[in-house]
Amino acid sequence: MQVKKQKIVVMGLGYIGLPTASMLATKGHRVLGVDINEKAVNTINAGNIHIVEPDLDILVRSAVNSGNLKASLVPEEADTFILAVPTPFKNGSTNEKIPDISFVEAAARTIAPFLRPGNLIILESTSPVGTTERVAQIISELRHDLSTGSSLSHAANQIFIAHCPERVLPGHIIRELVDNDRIIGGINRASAEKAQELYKSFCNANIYLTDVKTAELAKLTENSFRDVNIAFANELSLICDRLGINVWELIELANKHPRVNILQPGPGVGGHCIAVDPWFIVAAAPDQVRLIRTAREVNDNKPYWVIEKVRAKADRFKEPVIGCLGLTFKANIDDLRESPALEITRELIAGGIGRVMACDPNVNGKFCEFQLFDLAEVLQKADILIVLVDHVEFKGVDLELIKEKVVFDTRGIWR
Ligand code: SAJ
Repeated sequence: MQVKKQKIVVMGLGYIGLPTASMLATKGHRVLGVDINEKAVNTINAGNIHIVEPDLDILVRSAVNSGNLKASLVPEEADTFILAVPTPFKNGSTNEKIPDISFVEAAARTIAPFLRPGNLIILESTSPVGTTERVAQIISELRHDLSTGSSLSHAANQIFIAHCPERVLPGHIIRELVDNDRIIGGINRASAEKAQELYKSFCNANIYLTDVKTAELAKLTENSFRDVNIAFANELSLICDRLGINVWELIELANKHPRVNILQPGPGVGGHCIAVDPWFIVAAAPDQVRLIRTAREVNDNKPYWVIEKVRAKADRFKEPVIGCLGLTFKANIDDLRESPALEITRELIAGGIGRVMACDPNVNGKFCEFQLFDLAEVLQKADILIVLVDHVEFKGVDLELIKEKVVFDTRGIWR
């Protein structure tokens, strides 16, 4: 289907904004990507990337070379504005995890002067329920000449607003941008339909339309579902350890049941999404949310359980050498954000219970806070080997070489 070519401003050129901006540009839209990071803006304008994601370099280079993608520190007038900025926790003195939507609010304020009647604003950031309505409120406060209401009674000066939460898996972003079904919530039906029209230019899957709050909660629900299910697997791993049962075999066998599909235990849950988004649901209805909160706690406690197990193993040695295999938050990526593997390694070093040799073939040693060692050297020198990430390089290790070592495999790759 032929989709009308637009001028699009994408606010935020991170893991979601940059792939989306370059994808739209390669489909013939004229895209201006906006970021506060001047270095990122210059890097992108030179056809390069400042983040690591398979095939993103090729996509960005082709988008920039086509002349359709430019990066800038400031927005300009456009047909559509996509907000893809972070939604972290508030930096408070309490331990309560309260969502911080100030980046979304700031982006809304920044684009407000550039809006014209008929424009579409799409919020892509994973957001607490009510955030899209907050964007509408900010625009209406700053632009009395425009209507952001849910009714289309002032159609001539209407701004259309929708939430289309990103759903792509780091490591597979480019493929999933095209292949994943999308949910679009509009402040009114016309907003959802306008956003759908745009996403059809690159998304080959189904696009489902709903209201903004349902779309916001749907995204949070998806990540909470995964978190709760990983917590189930992590809890099983503690039970199995206590009872002397191999948790990997147990899960494999239980999953032979046609309606059972247990996920995999690990050293904890990392990344900037699954360990964060469930708290947005907790914050929205604290007195109702028990299971989702408990799951978060189970997953957050897992790294400390791992550290205690390592400590107990290290006690058997006079001067133990501990090899920590993997630092990233999951396999075969270079992303260290909220990584339990990184946290465990950091704590083991700080705890001074032995000499820690960290190894991660995906992490550039220049940017790492610890000294990194080659896999072969770690396999040779360590008394205790801890598998923290199931990178493909570790899966290929010849188990004959390490049969004399104490092994603690949190990912079940060497069983
Ligand atoms: N993990 C386990 N056991 C498992 C699966 C994952 O311990 O069986 C751990 C991983 O090692 C990692 C963490 O969970 O530390 C999260 O990894 P992930 O691959 O489950 O998810 P993310 O954070 O990379 O991406 C998720 C995806 N959400 C869902 O699958 C529901 C992705 O589709 C979202 O777009 C993304 O969050 C996001 O940006 O919200």
